[in-house]
Formats: sequence, C-alpha cells, structure tokens
Amino acid sequence: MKLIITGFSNSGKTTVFNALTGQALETTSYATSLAAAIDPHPGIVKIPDARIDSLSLKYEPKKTTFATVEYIDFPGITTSAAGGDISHNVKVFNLIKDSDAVVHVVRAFEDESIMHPLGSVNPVRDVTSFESELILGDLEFVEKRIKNIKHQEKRGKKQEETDKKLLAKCQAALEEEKSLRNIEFNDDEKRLMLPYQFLSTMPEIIVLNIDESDLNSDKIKKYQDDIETYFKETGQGVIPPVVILCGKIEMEIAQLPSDEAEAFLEDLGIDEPAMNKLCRVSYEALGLISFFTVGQDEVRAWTIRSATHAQQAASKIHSDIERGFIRAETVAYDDFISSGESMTAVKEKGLARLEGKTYEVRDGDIINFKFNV
Ligand SMILES: Nc1nc2c(ncn2[C@@H]2O[C@H](COP(=O)(O)OP(=O)(O)O)[C@@H](O)[C@H]2O)c(=O)[nH]1
Ligand SMILES: [Mg+2]
Repeated sequence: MKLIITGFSNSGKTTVFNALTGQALETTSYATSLAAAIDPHPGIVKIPDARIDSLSLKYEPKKTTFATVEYIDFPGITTSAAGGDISHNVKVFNLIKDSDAVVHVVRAFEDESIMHPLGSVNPVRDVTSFESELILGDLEFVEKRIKNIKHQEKRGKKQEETDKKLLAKCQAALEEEKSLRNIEFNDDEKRLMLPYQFLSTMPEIIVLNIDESDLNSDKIKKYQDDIETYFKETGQGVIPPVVILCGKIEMEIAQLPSDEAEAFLEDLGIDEPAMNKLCRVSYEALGLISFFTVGQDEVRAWTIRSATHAQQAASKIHSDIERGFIRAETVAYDDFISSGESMTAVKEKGLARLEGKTYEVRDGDIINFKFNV
C-alpha cells in the first residue's frame, strides 16, 4: 500500500517524509524546472501499534514485525495562479494514480524567509486550489478519453454506451468544478470507473503543517474548522481527516536516538509523535486492518483490507495455508488482554473461536490457522 505525499512547494512535504521515515532528504524547495529530473523517493514506514508492543512483551519472540505502508516524496503540484509550469503536474498526477491514497501537506506555518508559491499562508485557499487542480486533471483526462471514443466510432468501431454515458456524467460534474467523490454513482458505474483511477476520488488525508508555537492555538483550530466546512459544503459527507503537526519538530524527533526522543517529547508535553497518528490515520484511510500471529518465533501484524475472509487472509502468510485451510482459531486481542494475557484463561472463558473459510477477519484478531496440505 502506497501513499503519495503531495501539496504545494515549501509546504513541508519532504520534512514530513523525513519525519515519517527517519530519512534525511534535503528539505529545500526545488525549482519546478529542476523537478522533472527528480525521481520519486520511496520510504517504508512501520505502523505503530501498542497491541504489537504488548504481545511482544508477553511472548518475547525472536522477531517482532509491524505492519508497514510506503510513502512517496516528490516535488509537489503547482497551479497556474503561482505561475508554475503546469506540465509538471501530469507527472504528479500519474504518481497519484499509481498510489492508494494522497497525503496532502498544507502549509500553516508563517516564515517570511520561506517563499509560499501563492504569496501568503492561507490553508483553506491551498486546500481549495489543490482540489481544483485534481478536478482539472480529471477533466482533461475525461475529455481526452471522449475524444478518443469519438475517433474510434468514426473509424467504425462501436464503443460501449454505458462507458460513454459515464464519461459524460463525469464531464458534467467536473465542468461544474465538483470532485467525483461527491457524485453518486451506481455499482455498474463504479466498476467502470475503477480503471480510470480518477484523481478526485482518491482517499485523501490533510496534514496541517503548523508552527511549533501554534500548537493548540485558536488560529489552527479555525484553519481546521474552515477546511472541514469547505469539504462539508462541497461534498457529501466525505471529509478527509485533518492531522495537525509541526513538521520541523517531528523531523527532529525522528532523527534523535529513541531515549533522547522520549525526553524531548516529555519536554514538549506530548505523549507520542504526531507521526504515529499520521501513520494510523493513513492505515485507516486505506481501509486497512491488522490481524496478528503470535509465538516464540515471531509476533507479527498482517495487513488486510477490512471485510477480508479468513481463507484469503491466510494467503497473506502462505499460499499453502490458504490452499489447505481447515479453520482459523481466533481470539480477539481485547479478550486476550481481559483474560490476563493467558490463552488458557481465554479458552476457559469460552472466548476462543473456531472460524471457517468465510469468516470476516476483524481488526485485532489473534489467529492460529490450521491447515493441511
Ligand atoms: N518554521 C517551519 N518551517 C518548516 C516547517 N516544515 C518545513 N519547514 C521549512 O520549509 C522549507 C520547505 O520544506 P520542505 O519540506 O522542503 O518543503 P517541500 O517543498 O514541500 O518538500 C524548509 O526550509 C523547511 O525547513 C515547520 O513546521 N515550521
Ligand atoms: Mg520537497
């Protein structure tokens, strides 16, 4: 699963990427003319999970494995209002289409020495202009596709009517500057839309990158409210989560040895880095959940989409387990904890379940698959 970090230049994308990954990429803005020469920069990030921490303490395994997602850093999008080279956006759009969700970094920190491409700090305007760029990108795509269909028809090749109707519907919405995530589509239309990977249907997470001195300030609360209001007014209930953090501080924390990082957090009066929250929110936005396997060798979180059946979940571990699936011995993490972290107690209380192939695995299930090949 892959998330692309994007937004306008100097919003703090690379800073956030460094904070997430512990890498140390250079955090200066690239001129758009240089951007074309830069490759997307990936980084794998562990999803912090207190449940894995405590399972690992209990089982003392040789190895502990957390769930991961991948983040991509790349020079951000630009807008014609900023006089940028719009052709660069196509490259960003292709990367967005290749990802599973978008982390949109929005600048909320004031710093006169760092240029804002639109001349001033105004998070709501940035959110709106970003959305407009996505809509424009989709519109161009739809227009191209429609043109192509017409061209094919002229050459006597019959084209699918449902597809044509769908594209016309999308075009109409986009021309009214509506994101496609705010338009209702029936199941057939949704199926047809899937391969188009429309930009304005991507799950999005907003990161408000604030000044250290603004933590808990009314100004930031207002920014957040205004952003949420914008999505409420333009949309139909799909409000991207807004994560508030100070990228600069987070990057410093990520580059400290863990004991020093803890002391630093204590000084700041916060119990965990905001990056942990961003990771969890990312995981949720992707519709992902974790199930666990435990033992002396390894305690491990496995990533699946919510509503995945047990047999399919088993395939994450090994295709043999999927093929020879007999049953999934399942205990909810919370039941394990409330039974004093004892599997024997869990069984005595009747909280251990034997689940079949089509059981929908839940977040936090501790599973022992029985199989025969
Ligand atoms: N004051 C302040 N500066 C920041 C913050 N986050 C990033 N910056 C600075 O903004 C500039 C651009 O950051 P960068 O991460 O390269 O932005 P990008 O162009 O979006 O990748 C750098 O000089 C950063 O040090 C922040 O939270 N507060
Ligand atoms: Mg950057």
